[in-house]
Amino acid sequence: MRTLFIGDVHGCADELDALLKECGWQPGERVVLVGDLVAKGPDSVGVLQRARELGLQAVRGNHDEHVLRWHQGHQKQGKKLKPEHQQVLKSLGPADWKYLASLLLYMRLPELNAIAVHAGLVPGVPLREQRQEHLLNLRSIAPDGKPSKRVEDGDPWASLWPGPELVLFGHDALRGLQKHPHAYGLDSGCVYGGRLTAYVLPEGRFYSVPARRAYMDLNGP
Ligand SMILES: [Mn+2]
Repeated sequence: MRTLFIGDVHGCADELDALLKECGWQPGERVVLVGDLVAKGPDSVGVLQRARELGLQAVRGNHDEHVLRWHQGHQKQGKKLKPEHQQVLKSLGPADWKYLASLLLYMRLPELNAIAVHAGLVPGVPLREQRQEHLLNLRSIAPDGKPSKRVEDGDPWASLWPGPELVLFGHDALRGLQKHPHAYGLDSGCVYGGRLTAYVLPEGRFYSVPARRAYMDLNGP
């Protein structure tokens, strides 16, 4: 049976449908979304509806976490919610929140020698000791070894990941599709008008579909 790992969907429900079709996905085949299912795109509710109805698995992304914290009332005092998150907050129903709250920060798939995580893992730190802020936000390792969420601070963490597990991750649309020896970055910027990408095991093949349009500007407003 195949497992499909899919990059940041960000509410792009039409593209998710198209990608499952492009992969020749059959009900019963495992799908693991690598986080950021919601926000920025046009149809977060549709993505969560598909995830529940089709039995898709997922790990938690920073945007998923962010809207969950607001929904649960744990937001930081004085912080203002961005429109793209406000929109998610007012449109999700109880079953959607339950699904989001059930998502883990990472998934180990020993039978595939693979790990799914939204942002990244700090090389050299055991999986169980990885910090939540890194699992959800990591992008780079600075020259002094310090983990950072910024692209410009150093090398992609995935280029330093030694394996042996293959890590499938998202969260880095700026760098786009990344193929390192033991880590593949699947965020090819669908919501910014790029592509939605899947990596499929055990066949070891990438599939992707184009975004219908750019729903947001990658460089921000
Ligand atoms: Mn993210």
